[in-house]
Amino acid sequence: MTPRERFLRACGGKDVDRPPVWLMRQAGRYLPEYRSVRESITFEERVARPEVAAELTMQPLRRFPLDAAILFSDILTPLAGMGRAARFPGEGGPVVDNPVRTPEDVASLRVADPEGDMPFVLEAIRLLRPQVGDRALLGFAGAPFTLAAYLIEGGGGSSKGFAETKRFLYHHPEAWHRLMDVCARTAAAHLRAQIRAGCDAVQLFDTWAETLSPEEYERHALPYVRQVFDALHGQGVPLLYFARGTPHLLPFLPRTGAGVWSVDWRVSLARVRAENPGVPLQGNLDPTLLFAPRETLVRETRRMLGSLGGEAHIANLGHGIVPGTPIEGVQTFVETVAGWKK
Ligand code: 1CP
Repeated sequence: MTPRERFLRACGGKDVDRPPVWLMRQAGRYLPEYRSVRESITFEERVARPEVAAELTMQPLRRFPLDAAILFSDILTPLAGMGRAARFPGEGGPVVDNPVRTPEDVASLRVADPEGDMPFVLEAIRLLRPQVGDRALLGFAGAPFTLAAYLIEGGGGSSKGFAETKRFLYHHPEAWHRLMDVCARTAAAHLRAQIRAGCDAVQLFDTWAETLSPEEYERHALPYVRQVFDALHGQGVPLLYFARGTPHLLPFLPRTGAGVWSVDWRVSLARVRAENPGVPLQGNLDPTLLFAPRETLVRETRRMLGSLGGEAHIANLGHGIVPGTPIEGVQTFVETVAGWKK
């Protein structure tokens, strides 16, 4: 069984020798070879130069026996095509200089065109296809609510409780709907183009959905997640959905239209499985366990694997790798999964 077959079979709930493994944010700041590229090339260029994006995608695959690669890019890459480019100043997270604050601002947004606005993403995927070989290649996009939160807040929204985003949706329900529709159509077009360029699966990241109550999520975010996945169901690839910090939103997952649920570490995989038999699950080791002593990390990784018995499970973290994570921790985690027997 090749790594790609293992990944695709697990996403389809089929029998595998052991769960496939990859890590959210597996390319990046914890790798010295990434940091050396970072010294000479800005983040925007790392994304916009296909040969650099492909190289950064490959870096973790050279070190660890991973079953899948995730394209090096960012959920905010499509914002430029929508009319609001994001900047990545380094520390402190991305910034949108001219945030969306009025219904008129929403009217000025466009649906990003993958071929016209971000051809470099598709070119990076074409370069990567032969390089990943028999491993799976994942594409991704930001979910509509998370994209909208960046567009409205302009940066640093989490520290302010997403007050601007909430203010907008309470005051302008009509414009909110139009904003979410533009975000959903952008994400769907972006994911469809990534699949056409050669991705084996796609993941929708809904990082900031955690700020919504169940009622708000159901009314103001869920329909647009569904819109994205409905637009992709004919594509014949696994559709993964990850919403960090959302134990309170688990009851809505069946209605997202996602085929694989990527689960946060604060939730019991066994419980989600018991309540939703047969749904393939991804996750969910606490990312900070990669800082733990080796014996603790091995024990907790095996406990996580054992909780699903290797059935319909893609081993991963419960969120992205934290900057400063020791490489040995990543190595131990990936090797523990790779050596695990059902
Ligand atoms: O070198 C640097 O300092 C740049 C850091 C960095 C990297 C490596 C940013 C800025 N983006 C990325 C790449 C990236 N972003 C990838 C591909 C690499 C990989 O996964 O291996 C992916 C999938 C993302 C997705 C992403 N970007 C998310 C969703 C996932 C998540 O972590 O919840 C979000 C919210 C972003 C926005 C973003 N981009 C960068 C930063 C520092 C942030 C903010 C994150 C935050 O506010 O917590």
